[in-house]
Amino acid sequence: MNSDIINEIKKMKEEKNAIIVAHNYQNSEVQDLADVVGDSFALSRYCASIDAEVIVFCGVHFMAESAKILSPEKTVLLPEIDAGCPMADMVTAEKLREEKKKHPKAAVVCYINSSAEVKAESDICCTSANAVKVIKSVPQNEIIFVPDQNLAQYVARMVPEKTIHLWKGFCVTHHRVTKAETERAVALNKDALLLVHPECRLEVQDMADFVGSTSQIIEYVRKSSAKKFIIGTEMGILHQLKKDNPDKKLYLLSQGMVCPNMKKTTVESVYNSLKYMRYQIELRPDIIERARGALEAMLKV
Ligand code: CIZ
Ligand code: SF4
Repeated sequence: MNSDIINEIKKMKEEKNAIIVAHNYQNSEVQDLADVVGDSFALSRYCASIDAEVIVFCGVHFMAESAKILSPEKTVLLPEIDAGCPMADMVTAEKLREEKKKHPKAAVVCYINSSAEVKAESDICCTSANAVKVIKSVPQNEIIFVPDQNLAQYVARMVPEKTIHLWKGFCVTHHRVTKAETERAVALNKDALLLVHPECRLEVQDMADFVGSTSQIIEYVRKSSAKKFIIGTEMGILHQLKKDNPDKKLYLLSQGMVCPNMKKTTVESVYNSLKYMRYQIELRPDIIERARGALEAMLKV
């Protein structure tokens, strides 16, 4: 029974002084189980601020790593060992070092969707919510931006005075949405506003009324007086949007906007995670220190 499992989870949380955090893209039941739901960076900051010994991070690998980087003294658990982010895996520290040799004067900006090793090779980190501000803040006019080409193009357009060497990474879930599909969705719901994530293709962003991160889309819908929205990001976000806006109509831009890695975590995996204290995120101290530098540089912006 689900309610038995949930009661067991609550009990173990108290016994182990644990908290559960869930990303906006997680399954609804997992979001409902969590102490906080949010984007990767807000969750990592929350984990660092709270007095807990154990963090169960319901999300993908790089997110749990970010939490560990900011809270190295805590035990950080990722309930599903193979919940990864294909986009984050599109750049490695080694490949990035080669790129740095090609552009020795460039600053390295990495999207938070990257491994701890890649963060350790970067000058500063950014999220989809603050990428423009971060790029504007770096003194160099030349920038290597990894790994998302769509977010890079979005930023390049907003900060035309800088040269951005983009990396060819992409999010499978967002990049697969085409212009034609978007045109069809807009034609079907003419009076709805189109809100998309900057991981979408540039031609999809061009059709949108608003481009923003998950937290920015949530805030936009909450504040808007409009009644209908087409949501162009991973479907898990609909759970929070529906809770916040019971009177508004929400349509998913494409039925394909599902991140299979985000959907791996279930109530059962959270239960097993706490019961068996698995899967613990372990990082080398030197990687933690250098990656933390990139995250802290972002905090100062
Ligand atoms: O940083 C995050 O949490 C991601 C992956 C998406 C977003 O826009 O919040
Ligand atoms: Fe990675 Fe895309 Fe899934 Fe986010 S939605 S975790 S970027 S694959």
